[in-house]
Amino acid sequence: MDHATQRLREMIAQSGRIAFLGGAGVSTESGIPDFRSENGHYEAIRKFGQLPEVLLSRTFFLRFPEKFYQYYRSALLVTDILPNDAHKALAKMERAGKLTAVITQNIDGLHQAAGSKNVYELHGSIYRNHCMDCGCFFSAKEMQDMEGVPRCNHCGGLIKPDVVLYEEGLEEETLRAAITHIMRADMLIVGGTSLAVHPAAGLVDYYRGSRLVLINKSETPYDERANLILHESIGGVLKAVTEDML
Ligand code: CNA
Repeated sequence: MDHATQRLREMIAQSGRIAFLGGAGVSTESGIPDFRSENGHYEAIRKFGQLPEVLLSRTFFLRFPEKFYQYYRSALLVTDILPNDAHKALAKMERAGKLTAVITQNIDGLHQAAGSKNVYELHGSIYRNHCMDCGCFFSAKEMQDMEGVPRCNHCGGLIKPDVVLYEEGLEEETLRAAITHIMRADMLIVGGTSLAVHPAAGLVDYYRGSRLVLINKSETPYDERANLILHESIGGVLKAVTEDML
């Protein structure tokens, strides 16, 4: 185990209320591309002619639902994937009584699939979908089974995934709970996120302690603030530091 990983292990041993804040990089090892890495969704430009930020905006969704759904289905409505070592290690840390909350920008449900119980989905989930007119609920499977633009089978209304699109605000209750966990945390692990999307990135500012750890392959605007930085694979690092937890 290298020096930084050993240091992370010690910091975890000294902490009892750890919060984790993560993003798309947590799921790349499960096979879902992130937005900003080389192989990430900048492919969106090649295939769909627009940045993910445009394709996933509320304006685009309402004006061009067909194109929105083509992109959304190909890039994000993915259910046949499994949690990786990062998701599993975080679930282990929660079971061991070390981790109080997973706060994620991901919408893929993989933390819950790995067994994490206290998960705050800042940007919603592909597993919840509602008709914009009558409010009827639809599962991810039902969304996958519908062709073209998904329409409500009760009233014909447009169905919208409960994911926070660009131009939309975050759900207040989720945001408040996430802030509370971070403020009370004696350690904050941030990983697999470029910390470029606000307000999620700004949550780091609510942590006041001296155990701020960043695990991210590339640099982030918060690197200078961190007490420990690992520019490595998050799955590998978290697996190594939780090896002796049950
Ligand atoms: P991002 O901006 O794409 O950044 C991801 C970061 O993770 C990059 O800085 C990478 O260097 C880093 N990274 C990638 N793989 C690894 C790895 N294995 N180990 C360590 N670091 C890694 O993603 P953010 O989450 O910061 O951006 C915010 C958007 C992307 C959020 O709104 C997400 O909802 C959205 N998104 C979610 C998913 C998903 O649910 N799985 C997938 C793609 C995008």
